[in-house]
Amino acid sequence: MTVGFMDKKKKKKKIILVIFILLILVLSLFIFYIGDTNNSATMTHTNGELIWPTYKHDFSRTGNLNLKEYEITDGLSMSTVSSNAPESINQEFFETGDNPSPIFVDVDNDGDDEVISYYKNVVYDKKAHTRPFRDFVMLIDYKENPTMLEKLEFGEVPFRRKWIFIPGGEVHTSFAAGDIDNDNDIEIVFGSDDNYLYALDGNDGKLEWKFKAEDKIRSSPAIGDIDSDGIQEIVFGSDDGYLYVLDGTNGKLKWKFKAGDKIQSSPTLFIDRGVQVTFGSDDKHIYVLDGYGKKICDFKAEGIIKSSPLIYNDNIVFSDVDGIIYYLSKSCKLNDKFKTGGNILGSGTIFKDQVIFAADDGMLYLTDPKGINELINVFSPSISTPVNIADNFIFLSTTDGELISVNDTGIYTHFKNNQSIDFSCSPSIGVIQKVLSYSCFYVQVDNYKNYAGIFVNSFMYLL
Ligand SMILES: [Ca+2]
Ligand SMILES: [Ca+2]
Ligand SMILES: [Ca+2]
Ligand SMILES: [Ca+2]
Repeated sequence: MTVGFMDKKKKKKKIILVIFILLILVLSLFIFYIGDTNNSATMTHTNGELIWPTYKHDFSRTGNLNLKEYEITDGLSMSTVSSNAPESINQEFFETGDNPSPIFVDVDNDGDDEVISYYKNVVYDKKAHTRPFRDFVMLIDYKENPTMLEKLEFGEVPFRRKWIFIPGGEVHTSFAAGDIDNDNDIEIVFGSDDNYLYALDGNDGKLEWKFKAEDKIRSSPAIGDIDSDGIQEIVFGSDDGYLYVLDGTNGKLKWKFKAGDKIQSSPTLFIDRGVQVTFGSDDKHIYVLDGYGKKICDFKAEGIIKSSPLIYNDNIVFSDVDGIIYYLSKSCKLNDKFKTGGNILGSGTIFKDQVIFAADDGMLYLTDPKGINELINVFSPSISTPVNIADNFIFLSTTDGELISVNDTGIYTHFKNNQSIDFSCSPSIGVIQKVLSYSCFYVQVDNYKNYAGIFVNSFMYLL
């Protein structure tokens, strides 16, 4: 191989790179700039609504993403930015359960979201009979030219890992982010199977504080000033049956509330004469508490409740795992209930002024307080929460290993993992390089070709 040949090759590479950059620039001009989405770093009060960037992105902890008005004239097109998964697995290391949804949050205020995700190590060293590294929580950010080392860690992808944190147990909750201690930096909070609720500094991943419950934490934390004292509280449930409320500045217990069984349902905060907290439990009840721990009401459903209640037109809307959808008043009176044809593990999402649920019978159920209005067959079971993007389409993960979008014109596949690996996370949405991006966590339980990891992909909307 001569030097001249190498030079030519380099030149060619350069030209391709320049064309690529120009293409990106031109595309960027056309891409709708989302601007001020709900992905603000701290919980804010806007129009009486509280917003904080959990994976569900809004006050009522649903998959609604309120973008500014835009229109799609070219259908939905998507370009893959990256994909990331380890190569091998040993099934014995898995515990089953919900897998965390990543979160998009701009921790360094540079206008691009970073992605915080769990990384489940499924790589098994057959000789040493050990896993070469522990599971960790990580923050990754976009980088055009990763170093060789970063490439090796992440595959051929333009992302780098900025920090990792190693919790003492598996993580099955999703992440919440916000300035919980009023120091103008963003903290990341999540629960673990080691019974701890962790609060990390978003910039460097260092532990700020941790709090120990009596059992696993599988209920994703909510952040909000629920008692109007100017301090953010962290609200979450545990398998020990308690709903915990912690002081965000130091992780000290403010109060706790005992339910009759595990609380794996993620609490929802809403405003109704002060901030109130609603959540479900394995004891089949939905609870509504005030911000000081006093029970306002409860309601007994037919099945256990794992999902997060949704507040919609003065209704508390939820499903039990048996697929019965309930509409309650805020004082826990049953307005209506109806049975779907499948099991529902995810939460409801408001879509075009209806509440939509995804079920494991391959159907989307569009409901209002009067019943089921419409069924959409997406031909793929789902056990997660659908995301409403600008009332324009529903974005959904499926147990066939696909991320799909559904709108009036049809069903589109945006991402499919190689081996039809279960998606049990709900897709999360953010903005990287002014492009709407999404991420999910996935695992497969199979002895040989298994994966556990995350990816970050981008939609492209052409105006
Ligand atoms: Ca950033
Ligand atoms: Ca802070
Ligand atoms: Ca801090
Ligand atoms: Ca408070």
